[in-house]
Amino acid sequence: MENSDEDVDEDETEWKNSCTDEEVLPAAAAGANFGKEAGPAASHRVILHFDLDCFYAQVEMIRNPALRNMPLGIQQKYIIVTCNYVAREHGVTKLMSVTDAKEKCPLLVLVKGEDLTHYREMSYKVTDLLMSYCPLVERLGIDENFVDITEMVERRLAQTPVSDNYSFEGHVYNHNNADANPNGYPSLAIGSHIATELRAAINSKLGLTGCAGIATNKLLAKLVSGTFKPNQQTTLLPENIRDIMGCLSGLRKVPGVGHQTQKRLQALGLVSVQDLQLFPLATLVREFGGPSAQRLQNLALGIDESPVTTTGAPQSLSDEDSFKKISSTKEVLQKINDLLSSLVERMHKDGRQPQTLRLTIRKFTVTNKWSSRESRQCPIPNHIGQKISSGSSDVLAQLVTTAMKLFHKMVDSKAGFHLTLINVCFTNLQSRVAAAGSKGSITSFLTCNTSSKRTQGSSQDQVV
Ligand code: DCP
Ligand code: MG
Ligand code: MG
Repeated sequence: MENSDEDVDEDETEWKNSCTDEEVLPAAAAGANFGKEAGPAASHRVILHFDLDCFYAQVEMIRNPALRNMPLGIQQKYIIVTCNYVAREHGVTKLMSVTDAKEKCPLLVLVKGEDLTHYREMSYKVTDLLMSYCPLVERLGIDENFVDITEMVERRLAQTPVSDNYSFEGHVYNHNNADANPNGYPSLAIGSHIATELRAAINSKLGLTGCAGIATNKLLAKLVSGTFKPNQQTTLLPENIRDIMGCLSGLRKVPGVGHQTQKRLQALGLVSVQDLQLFPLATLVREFGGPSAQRLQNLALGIDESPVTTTGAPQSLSDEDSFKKISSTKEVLQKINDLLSSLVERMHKDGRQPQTLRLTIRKFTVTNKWSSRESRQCPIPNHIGQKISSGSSDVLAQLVTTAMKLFHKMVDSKAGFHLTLINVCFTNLQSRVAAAGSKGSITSFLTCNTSSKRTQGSSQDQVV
């Protein structure tokens, strides 16, 4: 909900978790690379997708085990961003208002979930743990990871004596486990065992449960992983790809098809996944251009040869807050100060040096309640950057002053304004050694020599 750290491609907003750092972003911003760049032997891959159960609630239950058997909701402002499965049994759902949730479940225990520190920390522990088993791990959102285990599976297959005794662990989509013939799909069968092992490791080492999907590509692994929840896993066999795609209730449910794309497809008369599967490619090419048209049609068919891209260190760190209304400069100053002070601390822990400061706002307008975001950014001179990464306390005031200058470039405060979101972001993160060699200009920092970019309904703010 708030404190969104994730720059996400417009097409990925559905996947956007409120709290992910931008290391998630290179993947997500590229539509998690869905449908892009075929790798060799892409169709023979075994891809796992993990999604943790009621993630924030689990972290809170680990921090306070007394909460485990109680219905628990995690509250950000007046919304329950998630709730544990005890609460779900009482009819509480994700993103329900606190009022409705309390009505459904008067005994609901609420824990504030606005400080994301513990969630982030746990999120990285999960990714690190998965990487210790298999290096090809890509983060997606705060509680999800893809793992390409193709090589691991091949090694196991090579070590297994020729056999027709494979089995599936967990569920097999649209099959009773016993009916599915694992001998036709030894790689997926072995993949299902590896998924079980990794889920067990996450559980024994970190105390977390989650779901996994096992399939031949990222799109399908993501789609199948939530079939049985919580704490279960499902394998998708190639013979059932058509079924799973056909079950999606609309184009927006296809990972990689976001709001804007859906609108453009709708303008062409396309509503269902099947509509897109059957639509003449030539017409689609006219609207989207060749590669995108093909990619979209492929996604509708469950074809996705995009590689699992190892998620490196984040390209930027940001923090944001959304609210009903901020309309005075004093409130803006306070909010920017709060956001920057926690961001500076995180930057210090990260150890790298930011080269750019960016401020993003969302203005409320009557005609378009969720108007587009607007950003301004300016370079951070070397000595200020050094102070940030070394944790020097006197740097905050300078940053706040600069951020306020960025704010005044976007808002004429005398004319009156109404903001619904503020985001502060450090980008162009460099190791201190690299940063020492670069020339940040003090003049442009102080004068706020800025650049800007508007994004429509999305938090994607690339450095321009
Ligand atoms: N989140 C959020 N705001 C949203 C969506 C998600 O703050 N609009 C946070 C809270 C979730 C976490 O991200 O705990 C992960 O999102 P999921 O959609 O995976 O939801 P959960 O993990 O909570 O539940 P599930 O068991 O259904 O996966
Ligand atoms: Mg989850
Ligand atoms: Mg998730």
